[in-house]
Amino acid sequence: MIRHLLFVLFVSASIAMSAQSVPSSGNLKLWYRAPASIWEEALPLGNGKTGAMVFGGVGTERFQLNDNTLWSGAPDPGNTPGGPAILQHVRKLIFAGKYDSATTVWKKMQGPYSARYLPMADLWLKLTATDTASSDYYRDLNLTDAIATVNYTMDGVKYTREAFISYPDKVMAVRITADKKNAIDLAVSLTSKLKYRVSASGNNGLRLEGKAPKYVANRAYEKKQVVYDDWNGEGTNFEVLVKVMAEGGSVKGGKDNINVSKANTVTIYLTNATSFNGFDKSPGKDGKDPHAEATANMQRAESKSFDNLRSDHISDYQHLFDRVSFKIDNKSENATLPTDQRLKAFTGDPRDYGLQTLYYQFGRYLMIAASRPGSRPTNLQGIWNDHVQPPWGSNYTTNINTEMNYWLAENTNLSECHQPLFDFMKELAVNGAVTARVNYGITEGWVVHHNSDIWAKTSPPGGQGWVDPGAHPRWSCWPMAGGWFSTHLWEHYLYTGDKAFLKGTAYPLMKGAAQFLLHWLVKDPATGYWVTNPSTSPENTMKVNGKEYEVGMASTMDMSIIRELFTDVIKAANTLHVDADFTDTLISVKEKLYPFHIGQYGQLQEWFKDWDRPDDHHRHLSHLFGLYPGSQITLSRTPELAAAAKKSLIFRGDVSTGWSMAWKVNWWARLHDGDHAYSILSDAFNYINPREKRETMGGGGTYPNLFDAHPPFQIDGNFGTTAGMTEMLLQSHEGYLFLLPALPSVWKKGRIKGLRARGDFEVSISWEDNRLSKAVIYAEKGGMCRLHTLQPVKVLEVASKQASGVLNNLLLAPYGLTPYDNNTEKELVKVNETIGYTIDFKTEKGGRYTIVPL
Ligand code: FUC
Repeated sequence: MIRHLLFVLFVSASIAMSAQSVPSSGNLKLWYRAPASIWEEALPLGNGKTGAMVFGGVGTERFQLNDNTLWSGAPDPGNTPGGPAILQHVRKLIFAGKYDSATTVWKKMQGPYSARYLPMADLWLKLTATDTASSDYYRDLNLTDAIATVNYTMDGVKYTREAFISYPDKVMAVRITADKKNAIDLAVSLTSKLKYRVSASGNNGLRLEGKAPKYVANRAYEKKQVVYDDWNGEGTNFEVLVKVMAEGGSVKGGKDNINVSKANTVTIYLTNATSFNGFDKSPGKDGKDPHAEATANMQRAESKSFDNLRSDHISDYQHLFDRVSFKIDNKSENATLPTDQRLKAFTGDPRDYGLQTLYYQFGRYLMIAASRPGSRPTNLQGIWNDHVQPPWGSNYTTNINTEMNYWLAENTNLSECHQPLFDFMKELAVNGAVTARVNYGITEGWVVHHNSDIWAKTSPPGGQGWVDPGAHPRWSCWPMAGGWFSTHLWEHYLYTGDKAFLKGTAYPLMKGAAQFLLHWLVKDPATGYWVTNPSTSPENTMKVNGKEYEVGMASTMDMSIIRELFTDVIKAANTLHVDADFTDTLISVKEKLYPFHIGQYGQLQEWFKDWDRPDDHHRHLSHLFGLYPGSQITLSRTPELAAAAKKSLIFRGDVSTGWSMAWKVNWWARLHDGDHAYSILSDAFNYINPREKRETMGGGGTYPNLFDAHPPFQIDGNFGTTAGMTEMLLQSHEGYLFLLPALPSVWKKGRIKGLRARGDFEVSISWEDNRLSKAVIYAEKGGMCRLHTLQPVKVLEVASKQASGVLNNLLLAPYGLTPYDNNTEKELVKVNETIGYTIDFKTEKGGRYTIVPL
C-alpha cells in the first residue's frame, strides 16, 4: 500500500513539473494536469445504471465502479404493528402540550434504517512495468460528448486513453492508443470492496462475481458492522465482465488478470448486472441472474465496433445535452486554467463566469449520467459512491435531498430524466399503502417518511426493537414525502402538457398521496383548523419557554405541502373531468387548513405558534416550501408573505451546507433579488480540499472535480444550484413566463438557449448591459402565452396585447389564493415590487416567436 502511495506521489509530482505545454480546452471541459489521487478529483461517467469514477493514473489507472441497483439488504417494510394506538397516544400528548412525552412515545413507531448504496468494483489497468515519469499530462471530462480522456507522453510515445459509458449499449468502453506501434503493455484486473471472487471468462475476459452484505450497520456501536450471507443466501449478487481486445502484440488471459504486451491499440469492454429483481423481491432467493444479463450485454457490445459504440453513445447523449447552451461574457483570465486551479482562483477573481456556466452544464451532465428512463432515481451521491458505509447510507433522503435532485429536470430541458423518480413513486405507493394501514390505520392512499432505499422503504426510520439514542423524531416523524414527491408529477404535466401521463401515471399517485393526507389531518380542538399532529419542521427543533422540543403540530412545511398538493390534485381532477366528490372534499378541507402566519418579527412563522428564534441558523428552512419549490408565496400575489419569507431567510443567514445554500439561491431568485442569489451562488465556488478533515471544511463549496461539498460530497447541491441559476433567468409559476426575473448585475451580457417553461414552451434569452436584448419562444403545443418582462417588448411574428383577465391556458395558471394571518405590528421588510410589462399573445403548435424590446 505504502509503495503504491509513493508511486502515485512520484508520478503526480513529475507530472506537475512537466505539464506546462498542453493547450487549454473549450469551456465545456473539466480538465487537469495531474491524475486524481483522491476520489473527489476523479471524473464521473454514467449511463443511469452504471457509474464510473475515472482517476486517469499513468502507471495505474483506476475506474471505481457502481451499479445503481447494488444496495445492502433486502425488502424490509419495518412497519409497526399496533401503530394506530401509538399514534392516538402521541396525538393526545401533543394536544395537551406534552411535547417531550410525545417525542418519547413516537420512537415506538420507528422502523429500521434504510439500506446502504454500495460500491460495486474497481477496474485496474497496470500500465507500465517501470515507474517512468510522463510528460504533457492532460485529462478531461468533455461535457459535449460525455467522454473522459487521458493524454500523456512517456519514453517518447504519446498515449491516449478514452472512456465512456453508453446508455443505448449498456457497456463501458475504454480505448488506449499510442502514436507508435507495439507500445502498449498493460495488465487488467478487477477487485471489489465487497465479498467477491474473480475467474477467467472466455477468450481474454474476466468475471467478477460479488455479493452485497445482507446488512450494513447504521451506527458505530452496533456489534456487527457488515454482515454477509453465503453465495446463495440473502443479499444482492452481482457480476462484472471484462473483455480485453488488442490490435498488434499479444493478449494473455490469466485466472485473475489479463496481460497485454506490445499492442498498438487496446480496447476494453465492461458490463455489469445485479440480481436486483424489483423492490419487493428478495435479491437472494428470488433474484435475477446477473451472469445472464452481463453476458447478454457483453455479447451485444462485442458485435459492435468501438467506433460505432462511441458514435451511438455521442448521439444519444447529445440528443439531451445539446438542448441547452449557456454563455456569459467572461473577462477573467482564469478561464484558461485547469479546472481545479480555476476553482481555487475563483475567490481571488470572482469574474470567472465561464466557471459558473461550466458548473451549470455539469449539473445537467450529472443528471443525464445518473438518471435515465429505466434506471433508479438518483440517491444522495447520484450513482457514484466508493464507501461500504457511505455518509447517510447514500440513500434517498426524502425531506429535501431527493426532491432537490430533480429540480432541474423540467426547466433545463431534461424532462425524460425525471422518469426514474416517477417509477420509484409507483413502488413507494405500494409499500406506503401498507405503512399507512399498519402504522396509522389509514386505509386509503400512501405515505413515505424521511428516508428510503432501493426496497422502497416507507416506514419511519430510526431503529426498531432497540432504543437508539441517536435516532431523532425530529427527522423520523415526517410522513410528508409522498405528498412532496407528488407535486413533481403535476409539475411534469405543467411543463409537458402530457395528458396521457397525467391520466395514467400522475393522477392516481397524486390522488393516493392526497387521500393519505386527508386522513392524516385532524381537527385542532382549540382552533377548529385542520392540522397535522404529530408534526415536525424537518430536523429543526422548536424552543418553547426556553426548552427545545422535537415534535409538535401543524408545522408550516406540513401545511404548505398539503395545500400545494391538494391544489394540484383539484386542478388535475378538473382537467381530467374525474372525481368531483373527492375534489369537493379537498376544497372544503383546504379552506380550513391551518394557514400561514406572519410572526412577531415579521418572519414567516415556522411552527404552530410563534416560537421562531432570530438566532436560529438551522440549515433546513422547510417553512419556505411555499416560496420554492411551491408556488403559494409570490411577490406579485402575496407580497406580505414574500416579505415574511425574506425576513426568515435573513435570520437564517446565507452560509450553510451545500444543498441548503442551493435552496437559498432558488429562494432569492423567487424574491427577484438576483444579486443576493448571486452572492450565495458564488459561495458554491469555494474550493474544498478533499484531503482536509470534514470538520475543518467550510460550509458548502466545491471539490476539485466540481462535485458539491455538503461537506462531504452530496450531489443535491450540484442539482439544486443548476436549478437555482435557471430560476434566476426564467420563471413561469406566477401565471406568466418571466424573462430575467433575477439577473445579477455582474452577469452583464449573456445568452441561454433552450430552457423550458410551464405551458410547454422552450425559451432562449439574450441580454446585454443587464437588459433583455432578444428572446425566442418556441411553442411545442401552442396556446395562449403570457409574458412578463422588465422593459416593454413586442412579438415580431404576431400581434400581442397588454395582458388582462384569466389566461386561457391552464398550464400557466398561477397558484390561486393563499390564506394567512399577519400577527406582527412591525413593518415588514421591503421586497422587490413586481414591476414591468405583461403581454398576451397567441401561439400555434410548432410556432417560433421572437421577442424584442420596443
Ligand atoms: C438531511 C440533512 C443533512 C444531510 C442528510 C443527507 O438529514 O439535514 O444535512 O443532507 O439529509
